[in-house]
Amino acid sequence: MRIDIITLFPGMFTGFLDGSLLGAARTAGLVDIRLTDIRDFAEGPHRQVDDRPFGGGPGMLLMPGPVVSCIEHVQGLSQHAGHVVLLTPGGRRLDQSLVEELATRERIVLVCGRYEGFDARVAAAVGAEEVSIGDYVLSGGEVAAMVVVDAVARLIPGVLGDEASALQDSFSGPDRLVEGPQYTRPREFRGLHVPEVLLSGDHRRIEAWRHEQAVAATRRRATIS
Ligand code: 6GU
Repeated sequence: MRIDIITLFPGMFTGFLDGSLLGAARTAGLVDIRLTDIRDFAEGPHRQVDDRPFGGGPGMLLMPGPVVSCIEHVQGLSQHAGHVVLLTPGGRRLDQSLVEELATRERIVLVCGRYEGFDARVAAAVGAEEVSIGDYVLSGGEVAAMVVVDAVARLIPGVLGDEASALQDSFSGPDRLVEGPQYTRPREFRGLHVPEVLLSGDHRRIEAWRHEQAVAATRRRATIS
């Protein structure tokens, strides 16, 4: 899979992309991730990328010219133009279904917003999908893009050591349940004991218990959020 990231702050991604899981996946050639700086597509002596909104209001918007030129340049670098995603708080809320959808694509182009956001014509001009990672405001789309890359990359075959573990994760599988509690050694910690069923060796009982716990945890979560 190829992932392009378009941003005014490529330096924010270096530690993240070289980190353990992603770094290894990139080295193994499982995912090809490239960064492109919007500033390189700005014109004029000041290389301006932002301007005030028409109609007034606070803050600055990313100008459509440099962003669209940058996206089109990046799309032209490979045979496959890719699915363009603008990261913006007003977009479609990211969940595991959307992550799975994005992971099936051969190529995605993630565009990070800054300031008060994108000029509305950017999405129209390039046929982009707008995505948000939740109902709160970040200072830019970079952290959101890292969230998308992390969640998508771990679904690429071979990226996780154990393929079964992605299927067991919270929000995966047909019921979209969150995982219930899990335990490792020791059997007793500060007077708290591992549930007896998990030590029983009875796999059917363990499976039934885990499912019951996952349903309860999912219900609990629905009532608090
Ligand atoms: Cl994608 N961008 C920004 N700036 N804030 C956000 C977001 C994205 N998703 C949630 N909040």
